[in-house]
Amino acid sequence: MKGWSQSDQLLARYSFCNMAKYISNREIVKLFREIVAAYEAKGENRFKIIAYENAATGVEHATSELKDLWDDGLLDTVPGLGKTIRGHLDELFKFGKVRHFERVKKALPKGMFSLLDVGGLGPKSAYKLAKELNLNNLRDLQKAAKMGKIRNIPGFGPKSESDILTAIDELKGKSSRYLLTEAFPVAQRVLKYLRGHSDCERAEPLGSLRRMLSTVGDIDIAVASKKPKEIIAHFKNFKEIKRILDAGDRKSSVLLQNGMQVDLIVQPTKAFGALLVHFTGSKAHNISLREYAIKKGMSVSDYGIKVKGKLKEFVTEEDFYKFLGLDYIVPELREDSGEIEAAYRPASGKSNGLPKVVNHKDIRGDIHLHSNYPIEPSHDLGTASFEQIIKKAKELNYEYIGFSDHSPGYSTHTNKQIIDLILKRKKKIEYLKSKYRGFGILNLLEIDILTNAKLSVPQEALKLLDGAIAGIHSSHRQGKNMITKRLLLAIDSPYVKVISHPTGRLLNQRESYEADWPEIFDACRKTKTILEINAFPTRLDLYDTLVREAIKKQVKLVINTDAHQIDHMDNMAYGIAVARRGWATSADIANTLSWTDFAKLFTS
Ligand code: DGT
Ligand code: CA
Ligand code: CA
Repeated sequence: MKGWSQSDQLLARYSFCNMAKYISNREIVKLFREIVAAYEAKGENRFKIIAYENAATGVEHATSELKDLWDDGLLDTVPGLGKTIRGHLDELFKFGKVRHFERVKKALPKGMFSLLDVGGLGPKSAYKLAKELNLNNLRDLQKAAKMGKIRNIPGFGPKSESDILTAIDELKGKSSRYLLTEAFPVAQRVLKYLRGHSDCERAEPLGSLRRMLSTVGDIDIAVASKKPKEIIAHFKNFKEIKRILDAGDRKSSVLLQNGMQVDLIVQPTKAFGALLVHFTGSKAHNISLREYAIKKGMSVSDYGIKVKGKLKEFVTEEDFYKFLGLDYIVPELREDSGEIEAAYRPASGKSNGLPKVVNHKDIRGDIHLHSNYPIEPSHDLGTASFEQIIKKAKELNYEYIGFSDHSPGYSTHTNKQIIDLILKRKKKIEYLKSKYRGFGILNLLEIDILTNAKLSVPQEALKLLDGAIAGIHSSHRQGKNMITKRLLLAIDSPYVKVISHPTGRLLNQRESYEADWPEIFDACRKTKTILEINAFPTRLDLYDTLVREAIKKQVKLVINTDAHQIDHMDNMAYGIAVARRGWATSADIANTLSWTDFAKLFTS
């Protein structure tokens, strides 16, 4: 490592090995945000600041741990990380620290960085307070505010002092990012409320929510109206608001009682297209779009596209992209991962080809469904009966379903008991198959891939099924080799047709385990094993970037809800969003097939 003396290197490596500290994405984001703050406090070059802001956003949205990607030499697949920053990460993973970062931070009061989480407190204010009042942490800040010391610092007053106290209280009860499924219904309520105003011509979600990211930082909303002030005034009366953070002529930010932030922006319909593009993002997409436009002599903004100093406005996003010579890019693809190149339409009129991503209406069935059938399972039983599930599936216009209860408890049953239970369940399902002719029913089970890579059900029992869905439900922290081995052995079984929730992650709780994905994809293709996109709110895996890799390797996918109760079956849309974000077309998704063709996958 350049700039390190040999003894430094040895020492760092030694202490790093000894500590064996795993540096998580969360820590990296924090580190980058500290560098942004340090640069801002010092009044550094704007471009440097933007580079670290983009890097922090990129890591925040990454679906794998960067350390794992780094181990596999895949760091350059994370959007937003430039070469210099990747070099710093290299140093961080090798030595546990980055000399450049230490230098940047050293010149500033140490305490300022812990103050940055306080809403409304920017780097310059944090710097000033930490320095003037000699603050080391949040508790010092709270104490200083309570003692009335902050109002005496130039630039602060009694109002900012009480705002700081409120913000510290809010910080204590706040989670960092929300599940898409938590934010989505809240956004729907805000949209409905805004659409109820007579001056609202259109109201749409923006940002990560519109791009259907699995987790979102806040809720962003756009309104098209000729009367922005009236819309802002109306917005401020939304009954779920706890506090108004900011309200201008065309923008407002509020905090809801549930802790979520909502940002609203208003613009006249005639320029609504540009607004939607700009604030849907992602930031990385916007940056690339801007660079692309500059090459064509155009400049894009949230108001429109300027050519030779003249502003052209757009009602729709379609027209905005068209003016740039691009095909329409659906929000889910706007992550700066090749979508602009793919949308480019050369003079010949033929596009390089954005995929025609899968739609909700293409889905014809759901085969990961847990019923309340008393199979004495290893994990949780569902709450609905077979018949209730069939009824709901018909309401959803499905042509087929699969019953995939967990297998009988492995440690609590003998093989004979397991076989008997599965036999009994089979009889019941056979009866339903004959009762509901014309509607496809599969007799499946979700079986465990045990810690020792064996399956939780003996072969004699597997033979009684139409197929098995296998998943890892224990020992997620085994090393990469063992996890890969477990998955490969399951994939190799002729009875295993689907691998459920393939990465094992639980959003906001547990990151994905490490596995050799290229090898797993190869094995799936060879054995025709299908990988699941699990639509359950905390799972949403196989996740988008891996979906894209899997498709490149011609692996087939199935989108399932993993429902344990009837209303979970409505979560399909979230799984479809993951597929779309992974550039999947209906040809990549098995459950877009007709029942006749789908059933063949389980009889071959
Ligand atoms: P989040 O909220 O962390 O889940 O992610 P986003 O993508 O919703 O980010 P947010 O809420 O900060 O901003 C919404 C969109 O607005 C973002 O995707 C792109 C656009 N935007 C915001 N700030 C900037 C900026 O400084 N530069 C550019 N080019 N676009 C921005
Ligand atoms: Ca947002
Ligand atoms: Ca926002």
